[in-house]
Order: sequence, then structure tokens, then C-alpha cells
Amino acid sequence: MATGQLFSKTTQALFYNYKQLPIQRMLDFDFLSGRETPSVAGIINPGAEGFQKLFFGQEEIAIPVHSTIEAACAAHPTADVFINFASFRSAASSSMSALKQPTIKVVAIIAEGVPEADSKQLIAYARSNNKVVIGPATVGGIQAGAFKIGDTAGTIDNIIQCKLYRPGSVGFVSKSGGMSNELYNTIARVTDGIYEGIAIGGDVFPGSTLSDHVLRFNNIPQVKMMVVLGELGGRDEYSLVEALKQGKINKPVVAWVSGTCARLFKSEVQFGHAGAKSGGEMESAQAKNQALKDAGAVVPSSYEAFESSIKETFDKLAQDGKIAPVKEVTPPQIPEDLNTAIKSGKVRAPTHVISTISDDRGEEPCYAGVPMSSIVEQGFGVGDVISLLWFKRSLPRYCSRFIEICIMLCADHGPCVSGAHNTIVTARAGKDLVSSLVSGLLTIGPRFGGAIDDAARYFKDAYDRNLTPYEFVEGMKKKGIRVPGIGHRIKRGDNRDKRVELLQRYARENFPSVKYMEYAVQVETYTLSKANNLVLNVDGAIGSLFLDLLAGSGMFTKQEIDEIVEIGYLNGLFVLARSIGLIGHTFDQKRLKQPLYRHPWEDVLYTK
Ligand code: Q5B
Repeated sequence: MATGQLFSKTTQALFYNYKQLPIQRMLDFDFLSGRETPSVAGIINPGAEGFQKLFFGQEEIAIPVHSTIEAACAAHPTADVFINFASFRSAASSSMSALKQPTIKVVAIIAEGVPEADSKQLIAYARSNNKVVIGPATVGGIQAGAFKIGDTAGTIDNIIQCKLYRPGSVGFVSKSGGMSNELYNTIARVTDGIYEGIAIGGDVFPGSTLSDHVLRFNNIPQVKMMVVLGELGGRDEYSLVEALKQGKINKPVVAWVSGTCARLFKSEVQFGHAGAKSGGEMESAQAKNQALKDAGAVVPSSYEAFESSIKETFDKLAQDGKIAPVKEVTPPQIPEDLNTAIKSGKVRAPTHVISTISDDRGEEPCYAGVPMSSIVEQGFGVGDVISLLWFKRSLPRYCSRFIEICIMLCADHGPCVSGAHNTIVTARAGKDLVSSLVSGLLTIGPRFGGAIDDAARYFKDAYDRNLTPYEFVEGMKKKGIRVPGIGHRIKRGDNRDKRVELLQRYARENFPSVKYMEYAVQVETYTLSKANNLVLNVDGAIGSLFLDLLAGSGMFTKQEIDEIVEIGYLNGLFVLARSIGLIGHTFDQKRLKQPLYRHPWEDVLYTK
């Protein structure tokens, strides 16, 4: 075991596994202690690389993230502490890798439940290579005003209360991490404070022992007295007894072994820690307290008297002039995290996003206030979900059914249309599903599939202004605009689009009014008189019928209808529907293992 200081105000650590809270607590402690450099040099997050943003006081800093221990050690050769937040499953192997790095001197293992055989191997390797293991099953340790391991000493408030932001004169070592918090407080009350505190962990085989640290403290000039909190079970305290007896410790040691209550139980009791069970008389708290007392330690008669024993020992050292007065400093204020401040109602902050259609913060996601379970229980279909997410209301079933029919009818129209062609070419170029899908979707626009909104806009305007079909079509011609929703590449007056017929039949049977659609039919009658391909196409049918749905359902105000038409919701129906087909075309090409598409020269007119 090393002989003296393990840490200083410039010590830097590598932190294994990204755990935001303990890392931030270390950095907050650094700031409080007036450190100039953050104590975490790098984070090791197996498989990930980059930077992690954290706060150092008020500033945000980017801490490098490495995917392996070796890479982290190579990048930060002066970081000699390895703080291991791995699970008990991987703590041993990662700790061994760290111990094998020449730059690492101290490894702190936080995980509980590391197999004892693995711990023994780590201990043997560390001892023969002059390295220090703290833990397993530990919270870590702290050198006041200099360096802190992970969650040691708890919250910033506790650290300030225990004056751990500046060094005192007491070296403290404990088995229990939880009790060390208690003792940090006690020691701060009755002495000038902690110089260094270590929790060795509650396992049967700790990486370093109580006596290891007491002997080390004995060599640190700033430590004037030691406080030791042992517990029943194991024989670790007897090494301390031996060291005291052999005169290896020349500073006062105040010690207490907890677990004296074990005798009140009729049978053997296992306390919280793996190592905390009294195997026999020698391992009882009473026997160990007696042995420590006999060896010269100050041992109180009960835990309650521990505080006064610490105080008396400290006061005597002070009276003897062995303790120089500590320079008191006022620690800087750690800025409060915004989330904490908001929660406590101290501050308010403007939001950056506003959303009104869905909410996943409760027990289950809601669409427009309707919980997922009731969507399923009430047998809602995709049309009802679209009603909730697009129109923010539950529409009557005949409306949501109409939406579903639109989706089904527009899902695909064969491989030759613009969208499917693009998707097929993209899939055959070896691109992935999303690329193939969006390359098809990108063709949707004023000529292909994306004329529904414009059809609704122009038909509504013409109908609402009482224009005759003649006035409307000729007016558009004068402006040089093709009537959206009219015309098709293959459909004709004598080869109507079946989809249009199906939609019209459904609406006539279910809608209270189909005035806009009838107007579109009159427009079609006029355009067909001009050319046989100028039929009412699927975009025109959906556009005009949706106007009827909006106006006839009684679910929308006039203002809302105008807004829907102006924003342009309705192309969304074609986009959504055609995605189904485009995804199908992608899978089809991949399934058929189709090669790269190349358009034949013969199909291109080369001209000057
Ligand atoms: N003329 C659709 O044109 C198409 C006219 C017109 C007045 C019109 C054209 C058009 C409006 C946009 C529209 C949706 C480009 C179509 C769809 C989904 C699909 C697709 C699929 C699926 C077809 C010949 C003569 C010219 C033109 C005149 C044409 N359209 N006049 N108003 N609307 N429509 N798009 O066949 O005097 O000779 O110069 O832009 O609603 O996309 O299945 O394929 O599910 O995937 O190329 O159904 O109608 O006709 O350009 O040769 O024009 O008619 O001015 O007159 P064509 P052109 P002139 S549904």
C-alpha cells in the first residue's frame, strides 16, 4: 500500500461509464474548492466517443469521451485516478484493465456485489504493483478542498455544511459510505474539519483496509489525528490494533466499531454490508473495540460518546499547539441548475417549443387529450387517429371512415407513376428504405398527387364566389393556371378513375351535403368538352369532397375551414397514403434483388 498522499488539488481522474450526476457533483466540488482544472479529465463510455457537456461553475465545459480505457489513458497521461462506475458484472474486468495501465495509481470501485474471487485478484495485482484500490462497494473518498470521488459526501449543501471545501486536520476512514457522511458532519462540528476521508467499502475483501489508510494518514503531515469507524465482522480492525501495538502510529486515533447491538439478537445477524456479520467473538464489535482500546486508541463507551471523544482529542492537540488554525474561506456559490430552480418555483423560463396535439408526459401518451388506451378500447381506426392529430378533434365515424378510404385508395397506383418510379430507381441504386421512400415522396407536388390543397382552394373560391364552371375554367386559362384536380395522364372521359367514382359514391351516401363535389363535377363536364383527358382526378375528388366534409360535419367553424384550406392539410392525405405504396415498392425491389437502373439510350431523344 502506498505511503502518503493519494490526491491533491491537481489530481485528475478518468471516469468509467457515463453517469451525469456523480460527475457533475465532482465538478461542483472542484469549483467550490477553488480548483483551477476540473478533476475529471475524461470519461470512458464503452463504444462511444466524442465530448460530454457539463458545468464547471457557471461555465459549460466539454469533457472528452473515450471508448476504451487504453485510449483514455493515452489521451490523459496525467490522470492517475480511475473512478469505476461499472456494474458489478463488469467492474472487475474494467478495474483490472485500469490497474494494468502505467498511468493509473488509484482505482475506486463503486459497484456492490463484485465476486470475492475477483476482488482478491484485484487486491493481489494492486499490492504487487504498488497501486491502491478503494472499494468495491464504496462511495469513494474525499480530500477536503482538493479532490472528491463521485458521490462522496452527498449534496453540495452537505459538503458546505461539513466544510469539505477546505482542508482540516483529521484523517477519517470508515467501512460504511453512508456513515461517513454522518461522521463528516460530526467531525466538522467538533474539530477544524476533515483533511481526507475514505470509505473502504463493506465487502469481506476490501481493496484497501482501515489500517492501510490510517498508516498512510500517519505519514501525511497535515493530518494531526485519525478517526476510524469500523464495524462488526472480519478482522480488519486487528491489523490496526497490531500497527498501534508496534508503535507504527504516532498520532492519536479515535475509533469506534459499530454493531455492538448484535449481541441483543439470539442468532447471528447479517447487517447491511456483505462483510458485516459477526462470525465469532473475535469479530464482534465489543471485542474489536476492547482490542483497539487496549492498543492505545481512544475508544468511547458508546457511539453516542464518539463525538465527545473526537472533540476531546482534537481540543488537546490544539491546546498542545499541534494544530495550526485553519484558514477559513468562503466558498463560491454554485449556480443552481435551471431544472431544480424551476421545480422549486424560484425562477421561470420561457419554453422554446409549443405543442398542442399530443403529450407523452403522463402514464400513457395522449393524442389531442385522448389516452392511447381509450383509442384502442373504443376501436378507433387510423382515420380517427388522423382526426385527433391533424384536426385536434374526434370526427364523426363517417368522416374518419372517409379519411381511411382516401388512404386506402391512394396507397399505390402501380410502378409507373412518378413517385413509385423514383423509389424504384433509388432502391435499385442500393439506397436504404428511408432514402428510397423520400425520393418517391419528393415527386409529390402540383402535378403529381400534391394538387389536393390547390384543388380545394380554387374550387372553394370559385364556388363561394358563385362562378359558373365556364367563368372559373376560362378565368384560370387567362391566368395561365391549369385547374388543380383536373386532368390525368391515362384516365379519360370514357375511362374514368375508379377511385373517384368510389369516393363520390361514399360521399353521396354518407355526407349531409356534397355541394363542392357537385360543383367539381360541373367543372369536369365543362373541361371534358374541351379535351377527353380533363377528367376530375383523384386529387380533385378528395379536395372537393374534403370541403364538403369540413363544411357539412358541423365540427368546424368557417374560420377553421379557411385556415385548414390556407395552411394546406389535404396533400398530407396523399403523402401519408402513398408512403405505404412507396415502402412496398422499396421492399419489392430489394426482394427481387434488382440491379442498378439505367435508362435505355433508345428512350432518350438526343438533339441539339
Ligand atoms: N390541360 C395531371 O397532364 C396533368 C389541365 C389542362 C386545364 C388542367 C395535368 C395537370 C392539374 C394537376 C393535377 C394531379 C399533369 C393528377 C395524380 C395521382 C395519380 C397519377 C397517376 C396517382 C396531366 C394537354 C392539354 C393542354 C393543357 C390542358 C391539362 N391539364 N387545362 N386544366 N388541369 N393537372 N394533378 O396529360 O391546349 O393542348 O396546350 O397538370 O390535378 O397525380 O396515376 O399517374 O395516383 O399516382 O400531361 O393518379 O392534367 O396533359 O400537359 O399534355 O396537357 O390539356 O393545357 O392544353 P397531361 P398535357 P393545350 S392525379
